[in-house]
Amino acid sequence: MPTAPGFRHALFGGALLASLIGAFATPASAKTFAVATRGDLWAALSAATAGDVILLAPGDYGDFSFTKFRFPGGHVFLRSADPANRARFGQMSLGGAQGLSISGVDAQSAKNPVVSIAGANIRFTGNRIRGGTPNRDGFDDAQGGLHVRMATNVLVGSNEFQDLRSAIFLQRASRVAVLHNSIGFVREGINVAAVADSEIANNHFHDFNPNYGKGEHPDAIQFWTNQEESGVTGMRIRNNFFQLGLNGAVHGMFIGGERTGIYHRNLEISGNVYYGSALHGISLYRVIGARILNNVIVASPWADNNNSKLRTPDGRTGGALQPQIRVSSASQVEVARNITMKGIPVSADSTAADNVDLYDSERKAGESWASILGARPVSAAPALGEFLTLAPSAARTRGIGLLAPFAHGVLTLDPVRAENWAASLGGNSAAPALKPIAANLPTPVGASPD
Ligand SMILES: [Ca+2]
Ligand SMILES: [Ca+2]
Repeated sequence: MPTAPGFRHALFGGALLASLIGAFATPASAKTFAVATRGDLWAALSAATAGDVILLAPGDYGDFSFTKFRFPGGHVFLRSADPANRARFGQMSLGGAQGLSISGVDAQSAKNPVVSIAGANIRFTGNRIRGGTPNRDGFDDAQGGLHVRMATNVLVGSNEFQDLRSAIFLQRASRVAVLHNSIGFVREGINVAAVADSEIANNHFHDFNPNYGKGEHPDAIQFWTNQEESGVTGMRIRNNFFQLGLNGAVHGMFIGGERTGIYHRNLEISGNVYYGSALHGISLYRVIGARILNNVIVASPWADNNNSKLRTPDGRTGGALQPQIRVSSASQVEVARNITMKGIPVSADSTAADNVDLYDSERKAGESWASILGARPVSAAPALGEFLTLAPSAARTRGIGLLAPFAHGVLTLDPVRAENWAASLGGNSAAPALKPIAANLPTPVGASPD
C-alpha cells in the first residue's frame, strides 16, 4: 500500500517542528537513567520524556522492541555507558517509535532484519550491525541489516554493517539520510524503492562477498520499482566510495525500474568513486531528470578479463567487464565532468559534456591513465587519493573528476561522539536542493535488464 502524499507531508511537517523544538529547547528538567537490565530499560523508556538520556551498562539486552515508545518534541538519547564495553542487542525493532536517538550499541542477530525502523524522527548512529554468522564474511549470512520502511525523518549515520545478506533497505520512506556508514563483508549494499527527499552520502562500500553460484546480482546501491506505485523522487547520491576491486563483479549504482509507467525522478549522483569490474558503474533506467556530475568510474585490473562468465565452482568468483555510465534509457539527464570507461551513451533529450573517457583494455582506446590520474590504481583496495584528478593537468583545469578527497565510512563508533555528530547535523535529514523537473515530460523508453 503506497503512502498517500498528503499523509507523508503532514507527518514530515510535524517531525520537522518537533526536531526544531528539540534542538533549541532541551528542557532544564532532563533526566538521566542508568540501566543494566531489560526490565530497567523498559522502565526507563516508559518514564522518559524528550531530552532525557538513558545510559546502558555493559551487557546483553537481547531482542528488544522500542515500537511503543513515542517521544514528541525531541529525542530520548539512548547510548552505551562505557565505550569500551558496548551494550549488546539482538534484533532491534523500532516499529513506529518516534523521537529516539540510539548510539554506540551493537546489534547482532540471525533474525531478519537485524534492525527495523518504521517511525519518525529517529537517529541511529555509531552502531554496529551484524547478521547470523559474524566472521567478516557475508557469504554465510541470510539477514538484512537495517530496514527503514514507512518511516520519515531518519538518520542512519556512522554505522558499521558486516556479515549480512544485504546491509540497508529503504522503502516507502521520506527524509532518510544514510551518511558515513561502512558497509563490508556483505552480499548486497543498499536497496531503495519508493523513497522521497533523501540522501545517501559519504558511505564506504568494500569487501563484498556475493555468491555468484546462486546467481546473485550484487549492487552497492540498487533502486527498483517492482510492486511499487512510485519511483524514487528527490534523491542525492554523493561522495560515496565504492572500493570493489574484487575478483568478481559488484555493480555500483544500478538505478533500475521494472514497472512500465513508473519512473524515478529528480536524482543527483555526484562526486562518487567506483572501482571495480561490473558493467553498471552508474546505470539509469526509467528515470526522468537527473544530474550526474564529477563521478569517477574506473576499472579494476580484474575488469581486464573482459569476460562476464568467469564464475568458479565455489561461487566466490564472478565475471568481469569494463564499468560504465549508462543513461540511454533515461530522460532529461545532464552528464558532465565525469571520468569513466567506454564513453557515455545518452538518450536524445539528455546532454553529456566535458567527460573523460579513460583507456580501456576492451576497445584499446581512450585517454591515457597517466594523463588523467597520474597512474592507474591497481591494488585490491586503493586509497581514495589514487582517484584524484592529476594536478596539474588539463582535466583538472576543466574541473573534471574528483578534485578533492572526501571523508567516507564510519566517522566514529563512540557513543557520545556519534550522538553529538548527529545533533550537529540539525533536526532532519538533508533534502536534495534540486530543481523540480519540467512539466510535459517525454516518456523515456527502455526497461531495466534483468
Ligand atoms: Ca558471516
Ligand atoms: Ca542486487
